[in-house]
Amino acid sequence: MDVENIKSINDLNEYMEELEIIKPVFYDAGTVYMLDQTLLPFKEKYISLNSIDEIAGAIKGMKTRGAGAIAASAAYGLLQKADQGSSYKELQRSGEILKATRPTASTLCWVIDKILSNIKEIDDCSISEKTEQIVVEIIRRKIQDEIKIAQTGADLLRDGETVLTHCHAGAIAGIGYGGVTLGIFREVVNRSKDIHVYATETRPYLQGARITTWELKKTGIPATLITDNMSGYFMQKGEIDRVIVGADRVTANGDVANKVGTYLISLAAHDKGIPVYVGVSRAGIDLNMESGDEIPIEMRDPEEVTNLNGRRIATPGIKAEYPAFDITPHKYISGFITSCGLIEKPFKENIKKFMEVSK
Ligand code: RUB
Repeated sequence: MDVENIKSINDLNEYMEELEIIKPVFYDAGTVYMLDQTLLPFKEKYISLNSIDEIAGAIKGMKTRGAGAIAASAAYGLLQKADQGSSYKELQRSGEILKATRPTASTLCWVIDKILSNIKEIDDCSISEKTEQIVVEIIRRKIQDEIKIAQTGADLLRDGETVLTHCHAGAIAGIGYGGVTLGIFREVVNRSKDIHVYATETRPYLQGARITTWELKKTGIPATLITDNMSGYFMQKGEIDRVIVGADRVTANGDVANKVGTYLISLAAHDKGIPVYVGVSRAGIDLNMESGDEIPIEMRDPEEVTNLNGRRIATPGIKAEYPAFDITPHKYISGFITSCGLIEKPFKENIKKFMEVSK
């Protein structure tokens, strides 16, 4: 099926099957199906969700994660709510519940606001039809963007490079083609270029050890797993040519919120003159915020630091903290990999231009 001909959820599901998308989430006959990422890499199981509270709970509980996948789950949640005969006001309330689940990623808010603004003036009896239209359009566009980001990144990478990535910004953090980083590696391999990926394990939630490595193996990309604190060692040894990460929010000046630890990696990379690139979709850029100081950082339960797999590993009674993201200042970023090519410095002007041309 041609991507331009996707008009309904059924078309979309059919297209995703054809493209061999690794679906993080999809919607079928009134039910939202979500790949339970907490079970990876050992079990690939979809859970069925039938209400906004169930979807919000699953997002908070990290059953799905990654800016794109969270936003897609929210979009399908609103569609399910609309299909259940809800009014605009009820959908607005659902939007607020979903927005509160993970505050750092800008795509979540963007998607919810986009859906609500499109159905605001619509008769309650046509809300379900219109919501399907807009949700399908958002997801269709997201797949196209992931493919284009993969191409932009693959044009940039030279044959034989070793790339370090942190956390997981691949297919199941996005909408399934490859997200904003692993799609690039997939495209590099498709072009028969050599690549080797170093994946950090990403404490405390281990997205790298559990999910990035699972997806890299599934898509046939050569990789090595390291712990977070080994990044500097491999950079000093001259074994890393480039860093590529995703982003939960990029501000107007080019500051980046991404998984906590990205800032430290960027400092070591800067010291060794290793370029740091950030894959980002249009919805990940927030022009309403001037700099990273304005980005709300999600603070998660300290138990996620003191416990591993449900077992306490830290000294009983010790205080722990878990900011889920940190801010990498734009001075440490070499460029942004987008659906319309690379964004290079000066970021303020060029990010603005990208937002205009990519509309
Ligand atoms: C995920 C994370 C990812 C971005 C990229 O954090 O930091 O790098 O979300 O997302 P978490 P995308 O696992 O806490 O959600 O690929 O959608 O742009």
